[in-house]
Amino acid sequence: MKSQSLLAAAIAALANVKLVSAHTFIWGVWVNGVDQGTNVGIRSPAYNGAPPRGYNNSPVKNLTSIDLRCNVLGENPNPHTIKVKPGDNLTFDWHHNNRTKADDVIDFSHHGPILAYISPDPPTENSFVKIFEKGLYELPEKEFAPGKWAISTELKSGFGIMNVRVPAGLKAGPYLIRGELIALHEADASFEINPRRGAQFYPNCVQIEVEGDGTVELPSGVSFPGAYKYGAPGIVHNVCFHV
Ligand SMILES: *[C@@H]1O[C@H](CO)[C@@H](O)[C@H](O)[C@H]1NC(C)=O
Ligand SMILES: *[C@@H]1O[C@H](CO)[C@@H](O)[C@H](O)[C@H]1NC(C)=O
Ligand SMILES: *[C@@H]1O[C@H](CO)[C@@H](O)[C@H](O)[C@H]1NC(C)=O
Ligand SMILES: [Cu+2]
Repeated sequence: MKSQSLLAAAIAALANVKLVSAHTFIWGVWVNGVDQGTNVGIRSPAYNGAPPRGYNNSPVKNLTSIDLRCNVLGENPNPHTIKVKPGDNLTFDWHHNNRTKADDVIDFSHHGPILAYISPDPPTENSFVKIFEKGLYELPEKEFAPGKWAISTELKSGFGIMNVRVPAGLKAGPYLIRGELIALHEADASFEINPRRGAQFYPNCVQIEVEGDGTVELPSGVSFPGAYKYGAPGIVHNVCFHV
């Protein structure tokens, strides 16, 4: 009996692992609607351990780790850099298993905002400037419901599509655009206090080369790691409203 219940617990734990592995990263980028190719110019996350226990689509939860910048081994450049012009429309294609419309993008439990930052490449102190953010856009109708969040409704139902614009007039040169999802479904507790919980970050960096004769320099921004603090509102957040 004892060993049977242990086995049941082990199976339940495995089932859990499978569930929480429904995670995500950027598989492709369109520039003004033109697909640049799968994995092209994207610093796709490395595996965080040997499979099957390691994944390349796991969240980052350690806010002081370099992984928070461009994900696991995100300092390693991709051999390709995507050429763009100021004002171009970049479309990121977030997926879980494969780059198809049948893909589930991310587990439905993952409520939270989507964001994008831009930095000169390589980044320096406070060089990441936020250029896009969408979070909770509709309050829940009933108690203990999450409402409508950009990840769980818009991004997921939109087949993983996220649009950002290269800032108008931006000075030519190499930049990184750091797309990010922040899943808050376990963020009622801080990772610092309970490492089994905490906000889940999905950063992913895209290498672009801005062309043209733009003159706009980026203002001072934030650093990754550094920008986010464990106890800060929005990093600790209970997505289930008490109305
Ligand atoms: C950006 O490109 C995407 C994909 O082609 C398109 O769906 C979207 O409408 C475009 N956005 C703008 C503001 O042009
Ligand atoms: C978080 O990352 C920092 C820097 O790499 C490391 O020193 C620390 O041990 C990590 N903390 C946890 C809980 O893994
Ligand atoms: C892609 O992944 C989804 C699950 O996310 C699966 O249902 C679908 O069959 C997969 N398609 C292909 C072509 O592998
Ligand atoms: Cu998760």
